[in-house]
Amino acid sequence: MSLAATLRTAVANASATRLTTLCGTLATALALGAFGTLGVSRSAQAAGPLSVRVGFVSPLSGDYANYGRDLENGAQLALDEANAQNLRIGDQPAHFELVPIDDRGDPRLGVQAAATLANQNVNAVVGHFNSGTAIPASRVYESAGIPMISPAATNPVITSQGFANTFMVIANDAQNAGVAGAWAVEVMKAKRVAIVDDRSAFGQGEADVFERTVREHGGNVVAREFAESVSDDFGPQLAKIKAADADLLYFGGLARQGAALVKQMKERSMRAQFVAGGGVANADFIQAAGAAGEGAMAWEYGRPLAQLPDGPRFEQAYRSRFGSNVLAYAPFGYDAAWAAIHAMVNAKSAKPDVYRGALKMLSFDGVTGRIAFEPDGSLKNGASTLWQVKKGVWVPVTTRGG
Ligand code: ABU
Repeated sequence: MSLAATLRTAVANASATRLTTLCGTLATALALGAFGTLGVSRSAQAAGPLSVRVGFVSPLSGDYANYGRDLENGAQLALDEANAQNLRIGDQPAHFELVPIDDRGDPRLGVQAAATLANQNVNAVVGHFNSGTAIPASRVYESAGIPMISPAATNPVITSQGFANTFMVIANDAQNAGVAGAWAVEVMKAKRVAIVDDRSAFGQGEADVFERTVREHGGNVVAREFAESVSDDFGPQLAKIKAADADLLYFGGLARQGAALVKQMKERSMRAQFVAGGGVANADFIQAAGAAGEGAMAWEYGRPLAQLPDGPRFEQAYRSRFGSNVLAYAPFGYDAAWAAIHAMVNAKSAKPDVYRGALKMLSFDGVTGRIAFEPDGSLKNGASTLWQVKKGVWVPVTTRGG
């Protein structure tokens, strides 16, 4: 399918607001013939120092901006280090530049950002944060032939579309929510399980996997509820879950809503153990939940940074460079950017059609662990860690996989 046709399909599949603006932007780009010039511009990079442009797309404003800024910092740190090492790609010194775009976590803006980056002939893309944005955007990168490396969007659909240009350096939600479901039944011995999700591709997707796994292990799901991600009111859902006498509540969604949920559970004196999927075990949850967050549990992708050989160095380098602590997925943003850099160096080329093969064959020790890909682009041997809030701090309980 041509890029123009892919964009039309992606736009059609993205839900409604701002559609008019997006179509106008894409129509202008297509009228200028921008998408027909990809091969020419890339091959024109032959002489002199090689400028390598790595697109970065995530929410940099709005509700999810903290996650996006954290990821952006991780990717920027990788490029800073690569530039400091004076790396060469083939016989040329290389200079790496991050090209950030804010998609606000909105699928339509995500598709628009992907089209913009394709139009700019970036050499690779690190992104997106939201699965609901990464899925339609991945179709644009596929048609443009530009590798997209997801550092945080974890719905397994992203890498199951048969695309040659889609990669993920983080465990997916089949792994993370699957481990959570088995653990809930086999180790926590939950007898009456309730599930709430935020209706996003991410939250609903992990809730579906969790529910299926609980049932496969003989568990009893007594309630399945949802609240759209814009809502922080869980009153109606919690009334049903309390009436069902749940002893464990699994939440598929992000930190702000997770914190609202545990507060409202506490207000209702509910006995259910709160267990979240990815996106919750971070400082934003602790701050928003306050005392109600004590005892909360969450399954996060990967291993604790403190237990990884390069983790403490990364945390210190991040603090020195940005003046704040790692929030969530910065280490994966860093590894995603390094995956692109290593592949280009190994292939002696920054041209996607040349270095894509090296990316598929890559195997290196990133800050999050070994980075190597399955044939579909998903991470080989992804790990998941269960965390619990103890005395106001997330503490690792156990790690599975990896
Ligand atoms: N995986 C964490 C949250 C982001 C997302 O996949 O939508």
